[in-house]
Amino acid sequence: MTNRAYVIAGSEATGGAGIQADLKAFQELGVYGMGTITCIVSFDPGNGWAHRFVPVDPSVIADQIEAATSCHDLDTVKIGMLGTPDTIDVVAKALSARTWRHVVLDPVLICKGQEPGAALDTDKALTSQILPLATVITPNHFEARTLAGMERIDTEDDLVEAARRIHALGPRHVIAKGGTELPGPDAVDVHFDGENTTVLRAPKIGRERVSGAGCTFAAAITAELAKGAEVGEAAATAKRMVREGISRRLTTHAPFASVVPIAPQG
Ligand code: PXL
Repeated sequence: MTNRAYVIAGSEATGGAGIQADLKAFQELGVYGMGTITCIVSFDPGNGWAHRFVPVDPSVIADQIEAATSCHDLDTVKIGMLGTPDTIDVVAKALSARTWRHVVLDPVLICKGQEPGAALDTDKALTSQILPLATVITPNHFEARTLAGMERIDTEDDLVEAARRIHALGPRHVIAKGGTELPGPDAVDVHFDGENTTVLRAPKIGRERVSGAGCTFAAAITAELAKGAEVGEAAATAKRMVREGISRRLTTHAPFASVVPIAPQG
């Protein structure tokens, strides 16, 4: 396990999403992972599993990044939940201070069950400060609509249009995920690299969204890129991993199941 991958993301205490899911995905795919925690999310079982969110002090985030990047030669990083403009500021500065082969951005604006209003300030700061540094971005349906400035994404063509608009904001590769939101039997993702559009498809497994699926997808892409894969291959492996992880999902006492990150076989 000589390839190393780095993640800067939030902790999600139930283990389903966030940095916990990311590091499991790294391990499953055979890369050595290290992580920096940006915020701590603790669902509240006494209040409808609402999100209790605590940002980590920006100076502590900077310290963690300093420790990880001084200890290891890193060229591949995943960025997960940042959560506040101050966090975005410190992460953008740290990312800009060195050269990365790949910065994979999962542009987490809100988590399952959160109100879209919570996304507003984060969305502006992400777009201006982090998107220009990303080489790969993996927006879900809501994030794609928000970042592309589109009121609706109802069809595969709409998703392609969103990917093109987000590409214009900086990232070389946009992998926009239709998830369960688009009609039809398949979960459809669109990969646009500025020239070519590739559509990834796999049959949907039920209609429920599963916690940690998006985190696992971007983390698996990051791990594969750390191993030297091309973005298209990495995305295909990640999609197989998420599909397997959703089919093996854990039922929990919360109103959502959790993905189980397992490397795809064969
Ligand atoms: O699944 C998105 C996500 C990412 N990161 C953290 C989260 C969540 C959703 O709950 O808590 C830390």
